[in-house]
Amino acid sequence: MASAKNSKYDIREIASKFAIYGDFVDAFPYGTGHINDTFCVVYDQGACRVRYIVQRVNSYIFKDPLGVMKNVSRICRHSFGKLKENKAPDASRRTLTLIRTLDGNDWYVDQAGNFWRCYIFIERARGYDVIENTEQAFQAARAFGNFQKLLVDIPGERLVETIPNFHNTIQRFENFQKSLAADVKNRAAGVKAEIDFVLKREKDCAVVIDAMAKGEIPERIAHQDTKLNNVLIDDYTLEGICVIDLDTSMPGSVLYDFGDMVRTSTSPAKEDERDLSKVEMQFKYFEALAKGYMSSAGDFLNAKEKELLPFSGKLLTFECGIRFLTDFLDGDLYFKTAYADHNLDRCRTQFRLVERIEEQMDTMNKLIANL
Ligand code: ADP
Ligand code: GN1
Ligand code: MG
Repeated sequence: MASAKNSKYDIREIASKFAIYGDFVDAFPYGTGHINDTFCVVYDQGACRVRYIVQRVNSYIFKDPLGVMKNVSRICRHSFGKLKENKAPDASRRTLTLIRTLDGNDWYVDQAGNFWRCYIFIERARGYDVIENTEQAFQAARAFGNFQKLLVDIPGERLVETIPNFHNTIQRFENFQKSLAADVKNRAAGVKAEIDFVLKREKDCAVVIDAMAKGEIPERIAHQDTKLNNVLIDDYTLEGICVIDLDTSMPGSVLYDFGDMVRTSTSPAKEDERDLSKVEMQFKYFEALAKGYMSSAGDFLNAKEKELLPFSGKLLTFECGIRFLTDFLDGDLYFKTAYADHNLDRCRTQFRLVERIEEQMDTMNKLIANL
């Protein structure tokens, strides 16, 4: 891995703004997230190596980084308080903990206006880019359900909408059409099949938005980025121990959370897999997700939310495919990419998964109805 000296930021200098004891040892880029700049920072504290996560909030994507940090800070404090109330002995592994700056703030703004934060590193746990077994699916879904439950009584004003209309699929569809019309990189001609795939499914985009507008689905605080690698799984107990990546936790529908779990926790293929024959919606993983999610969220979901759980898997996978395709047409401005067609490869896995979900929708619906 590249050392922090090679990165465009002086991570040692940034880490020194936070109240971390001991001597700086090393810093290097960390993780496989598509959005923020994440670094693992190592300190020596009395001959013990201690790691931290130092992260730059992506302000191209989050136009209101102050709003993001205020949300994150409130969520961390609320979770920690609840864990303490319940006498959890390992509260600092069950929620993100922000390390304060030397002048007592939860974030640091550098001279260029970048927002930085520093978290306790959750050790002996990891996030997975690809699901490996049904227990992980059960645990991840249970953890995200618990996270939603935890936020039901967060005190104070409504959380900031850090990305307005983040999962507004009607608007995602419109944005796709705009990018298609502009075709700034002349890429549309090469992706006719993918474009048709989107146009054929326009109707799906309105289902959740309309149900929310009619009041059939309530607004709740949801995580809204429940990709499998945004929950850390304990290496030993295999429990879904800590939900991370809180930047999009805001008011919305809990269906966005369940849907993205289906997208990221039922297929054995990587998000950018080129061999599409590997992409599959494995029913037993869906079943594990549904059971895990119901075990924590089952008591607060209404009938409409339950009914739409299988559809949400299709919708969020479709939405993510549209987002990758739109970014491909725009010239790769939003998601971090490693090579020229990266967003297109990602889009193709999503659309293949949508087809696999469509084939099994009846069986998925039956399972939920009988749970
Ligand atoms: P992004 O928004 O770019 O996905 P994340 O907040 O998910 O950023 O962080 C990127 C990766 O860093 C995560 O997938 C995870 O592997 C790791 N990570 C983040 N926070 C922690 C933490 N507190 N402890 C251990 N690992 C972490
Ligand atoms: C991004 O931040 P990360 O890598 O966990 C994105 C999600 C997408 C996901 C696709 C803020 O998630 O919405 O579903 O990539 N996050 C944001 O892998 O746009
Ligand atoms: Mg992430």
